[in-house]
Amino acid sequence: MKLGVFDSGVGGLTVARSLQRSRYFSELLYFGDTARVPYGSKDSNTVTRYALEAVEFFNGTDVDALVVACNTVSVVALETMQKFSNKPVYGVLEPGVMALEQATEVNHDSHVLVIATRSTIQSGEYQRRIKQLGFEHATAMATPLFVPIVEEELYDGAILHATFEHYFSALERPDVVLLGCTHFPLISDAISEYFSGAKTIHSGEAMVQWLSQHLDLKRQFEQTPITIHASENVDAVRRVAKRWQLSL
Ligand code: DGN
Repeated sequence: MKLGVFDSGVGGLTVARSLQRSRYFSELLYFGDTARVPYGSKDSNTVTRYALEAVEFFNGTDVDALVVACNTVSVVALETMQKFSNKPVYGVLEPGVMALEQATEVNHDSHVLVIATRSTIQSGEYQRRIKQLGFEHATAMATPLFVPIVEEELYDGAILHATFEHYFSALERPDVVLLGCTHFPLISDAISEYFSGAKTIHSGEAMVQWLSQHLDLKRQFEQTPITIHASENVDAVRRVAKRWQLSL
């Protein structure tokens, strides 16, 4: 199975990396809309318009299905994309919430913290689904500063820790943190450490788990080559992919 992966920029490479390492897929085709990132602060009509342009791009390719790595797009535009795409389109929300439900260390009394961009949190979609599953104790927080911090590769150190304090100092310790933004897996160890070993849920791994449970997939590929496209500066995206240890 050849998968397309769409993101607003480089962040979705964290999802592509999980897909690549899973050995379930023959090939990946990545498209990052680097010319117009970030989507997290744009209104839903604009994000939907951009997402439909990505659908048009992938409709003209031979991918068998499309993964929307970006949480903001998954929240705002998934249904519209599914309507206009000529292949199945999967967003990261459902897999993330399913991974939360299936995590062995988590139960319905656990304190769940969801962190994401402002538009993802404002949509209330994660909160609605988590509540529907029966979790009573959930906190949702927009933490947009983590996006540029990750892009600057500050995965640890004073700036990251000052930002943790800025967002989290008044918060009761969560048992599990749902990382509702493509960039956050790169600081998941630091987040877990800040919260004394809280479990973190990563969209990329959740997507692999979800796809393997919903489609008849076998771990059969020695390698999963990835082709990278971007609306601007594709070389910069390739450099990030190398630094984030995708195999190019
Ligand atoms: N990819 C976006 C997300 O997962 O919500 C984060 C980057 C952005 O567009 N702000």
